[in-house]
Amino acid sequence: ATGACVSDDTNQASSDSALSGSGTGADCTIDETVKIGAVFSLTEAAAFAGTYQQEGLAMGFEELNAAGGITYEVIQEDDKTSVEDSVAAFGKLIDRDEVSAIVGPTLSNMAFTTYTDAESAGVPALGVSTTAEGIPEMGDYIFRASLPEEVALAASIPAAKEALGLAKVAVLYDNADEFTTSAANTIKDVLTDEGIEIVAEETFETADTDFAAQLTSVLEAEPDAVILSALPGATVPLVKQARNLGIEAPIVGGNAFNSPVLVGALEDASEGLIVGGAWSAAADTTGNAEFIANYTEKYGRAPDQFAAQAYTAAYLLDQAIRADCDANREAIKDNLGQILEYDSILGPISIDENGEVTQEAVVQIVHDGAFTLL
Ligand code: 1QQ
Repeated sequence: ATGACVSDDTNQASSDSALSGSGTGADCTIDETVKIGAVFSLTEAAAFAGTYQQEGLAMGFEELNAAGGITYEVIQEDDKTSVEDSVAAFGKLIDRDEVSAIVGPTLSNMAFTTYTDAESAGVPALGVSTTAEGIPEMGDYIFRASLPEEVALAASIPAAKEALGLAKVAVLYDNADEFTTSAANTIKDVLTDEGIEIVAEETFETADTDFAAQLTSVLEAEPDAVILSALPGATVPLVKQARNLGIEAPIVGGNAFNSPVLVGALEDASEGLIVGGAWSAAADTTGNAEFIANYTEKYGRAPDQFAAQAYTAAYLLDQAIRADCDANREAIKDNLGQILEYDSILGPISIDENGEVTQEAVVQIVHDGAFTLL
């Protein structure tokens, strides 16, 4: 059936004039302010990441504004960790604010819905923490500068195997969230590749608080490690309950665990946590030490991975805009997919025409409440 097909190309950012400037690269000058939308989870369950993302992105664009030639305005929205609010935020940024591009959302769970709207409106969307399988494949306007969880786990599980001599593990995952479910599939694939046996497999849901039944099965299976795919909200009670029940096996996780908020909330139970992720404070990447110092001074707390990825996104968007000195949606879409080996605080990073990022994973272990490279 063909319904009413409304083509909305009245938006300023998609027309071809107002936001193109003169020059290219460092010489690019665009007269009109370039509006960038940002949708992060600033409140509720994913605020552990969203608040850092807001700060990192803002700092990146402030630095770029100071550098001159282009003036950016970030229009920040809070999706309150809800799919419904995320859809509303994307709608507002696309239709009312007429932004050139959108950074976010925080969770893959929202991206699977909101990115269909960005794609059909022709608005480039750049994820900075959307790590589930299948995100860039959602369309031509969908990009990510967020290390896929597949890549993180393909690094963290073999590193844990080597460090701990794993032969048999338990897999626990949240089967109500798109990211954690997608990661669980990857975990099982990586375990098969590594010849590690799964002796227990248990599921729970995002808002669960009592894991006694699942953890009793894990205890009985006597695994060498627990591979856990969960958001911090469930991770904190789950890991504490595991330790209280007498499960001493090390715990291995992915992207959601690369968070000082999680480590702080776990207190002593964070010891030995093994985490695969996109960034480490200890990494000697270009500009990292300066980024950490400036961020800490500006916000009164050290940055985390989510801040680092959002900060990097500001520079990637700026690169894409400066390539043709054009901040219209079409130009950003074309140029974001051609970012080659940008030397970032995350290390060398590139984005291909399919919207997928290439970068190295870092594997860390928590000792005395702090991340150290494994
Ligand atoms: C995703 C994630 C989350 C853990 C980001 C906070 O990686 O939803 O894809």
